[in-house]
Amino acid sequence: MLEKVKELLQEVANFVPKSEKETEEFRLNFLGKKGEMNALFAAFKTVPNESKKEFGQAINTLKQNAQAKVDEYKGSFETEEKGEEIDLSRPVSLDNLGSRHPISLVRNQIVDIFNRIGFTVSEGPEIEDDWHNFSALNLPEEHPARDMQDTFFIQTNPDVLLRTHTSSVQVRYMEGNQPPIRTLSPGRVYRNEAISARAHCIFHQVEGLYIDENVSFADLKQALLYFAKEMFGEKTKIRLRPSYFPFTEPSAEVDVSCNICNSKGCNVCKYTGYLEILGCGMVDLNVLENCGIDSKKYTGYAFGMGIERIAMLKYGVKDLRLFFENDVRFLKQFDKSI
Ligand code: 2U9
Repeated sequence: MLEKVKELLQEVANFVPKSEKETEEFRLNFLGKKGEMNALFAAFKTVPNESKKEFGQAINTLKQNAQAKVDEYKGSFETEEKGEEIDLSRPVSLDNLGSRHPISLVRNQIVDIFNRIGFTVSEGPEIEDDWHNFSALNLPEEHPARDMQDTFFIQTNPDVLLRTHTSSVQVRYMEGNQPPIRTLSPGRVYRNEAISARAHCIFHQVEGLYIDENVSFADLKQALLYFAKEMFGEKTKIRLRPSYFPFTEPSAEVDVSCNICNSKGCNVCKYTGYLEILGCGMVDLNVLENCGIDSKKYTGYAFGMGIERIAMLKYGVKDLRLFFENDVRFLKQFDKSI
């Protein structure tokens, strides 16, 4: 009997499992209900008294060694075996991936178009001060044009406000950089307006600014024609109408030919053949000087557009509020390739 225990002790000492399964089989074989240990403890009763001490010690050692072996290896194969369950070559499911928001799609497209002619994106704070949102842009206090942009003030401090346009980002850019400057500022802006199908108190703009020696109105027209063709199609024509903005002089509003009716007149273009897409002009000399740029040496052009307006024209969306409601039935109609 003692011989048998010695053989088992040797077996335990030599045992090295190769898997979790082998460890479990070993445990059942030695320590399970029907295992070797229970059989030996049962046999203990039949051992003559004079051998009981030696046999008892031997089976206790055997039990401890078997338990130690199980403790040493149990769980050590876990990660390896779980790893085997994952099929790394299985193709990813592309269902229900969602889609980019149409405003993001159009913003990215505008940024892409102007990137190709050398504009890079600059960003700035949405909470602004009076200087960067108004005064530097030739809108001094009491200027009537300030009323055109109904402003949200934060607390009652007139020097802390939500930016009404991203021109403030470009003021900051000019303060920190000298020409040549070619910068584009996409971003969220705020105006205290009643919400309707055509207006919202939060919307998105892209503004562009180009300053260098000898920048002319012809350069502006060429850049905008290029933009219109890239955005609305090769056949698109543009039309400029004189306008007024405090920060540009001269200023213009820009229309694109209506590609729904080929400029013949329809209810989308209100029978004018054209649709307004943006405002632009040569940067006012006061603005250049306010931002530390020598207006005798440099000139520049600037433009600004509402992303919602461009998206409405591009996708035929009739109500601007749809862009803010995040109704999945509306959103899932746009490009899925994010
Ligand atoms: C600097 C100087 C001048 C940006 C400009 C417009 C004309 C314009 C509107 C279009 C629709 C705003 O979203 S909208 O309501 N913008 O008409 N924006 S010129 O002029 C600048 C910008 C920065 C330093």
